[in-house]
Amino acid sequence: MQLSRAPAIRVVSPLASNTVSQRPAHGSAAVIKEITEGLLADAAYTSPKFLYDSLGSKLFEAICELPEYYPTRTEAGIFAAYGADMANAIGAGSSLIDLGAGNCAKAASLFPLLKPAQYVPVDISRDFLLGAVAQLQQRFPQIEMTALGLDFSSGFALPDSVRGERRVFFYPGSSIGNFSPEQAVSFLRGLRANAGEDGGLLIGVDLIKDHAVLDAAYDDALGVTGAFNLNMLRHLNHLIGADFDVGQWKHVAFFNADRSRIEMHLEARCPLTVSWPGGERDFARGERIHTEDSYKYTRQSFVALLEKAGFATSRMWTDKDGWFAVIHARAS
Ligand code: AVJ
Repeated sequence: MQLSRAPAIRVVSPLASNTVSQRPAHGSAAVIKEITEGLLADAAYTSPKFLYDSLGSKLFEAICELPEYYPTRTEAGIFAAYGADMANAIGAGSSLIDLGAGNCAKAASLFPLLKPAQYVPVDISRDFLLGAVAQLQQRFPQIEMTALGLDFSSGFALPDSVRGERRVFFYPGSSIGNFSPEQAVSFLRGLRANAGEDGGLLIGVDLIKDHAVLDAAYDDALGVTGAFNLNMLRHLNHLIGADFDVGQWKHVAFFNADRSRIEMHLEARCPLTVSWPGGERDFARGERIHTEDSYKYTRQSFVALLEKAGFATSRMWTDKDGWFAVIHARAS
């Protein structure tokens, strides 16, 4: 047998001479630039927003059902127990602006108590919102609804269709934890500016607790959070046309007590190179990409943050273990 013989038919790709990956990039120029900058930084990082492609969103829903992931069910318990109390503090007739609304279910469950005059769900995926809002409008015909498809994480101005009076921002789920404390203050300042003098904020915050509980919530036994984190690599392959091989990476998550945050990373299992049109990077074995931070607060430290941002806190509700807090803050 002649092993070195060339095959009879050779298919030559017109791009075969190019050494970098030939996968098409599906992200916008801005997204490609943002991801490339992070991947080429000395300590590589990516924004947690890239965790959420359609599989990523499903994996996050699955995380919310895990026994180790306490935030979702703890917060739901607080809403169920104290929803009427919250409605009392906020008052009927508000314009409820739901940040990261998704399927709008959390806000909708509060409608009968909160009785808002207007509901404004905001989410990056406007198409997803429109379907959810159409259904909600049927169930609550008396509430005026207007969906906004925008990425509010880097600041935003509300269109004229949003009423100016009694604006109440709804930001549940402890998503504020994805911002550093400094970023959170400037984000909250933006909400305060948009809320006007008679507005407010209803926000969910995850609290510091036993480190083993925190670690397990982000590194569960089934490996769902690992799948969620690793799935970002598939999403990046799609967005920038990279050639990440998921099997070469592993999920790492832990509570960093000095910085009061959960950190998620993806760690290279072996020396490897990642290429995409326009760039490439070598990773040593053990080198990481920092994919998410999830800051944890004490009640006091979060109230201080709200005050720095110009809010006056009015009420706080927590579960019996003090694991999670829902806070109503007034603009003044
Ligand atoms: C959606 C940002 C609130 O930080 O707990 C869950 C995301 N990451 N497991 C969180 C997440 C890993 C989640 N937030």
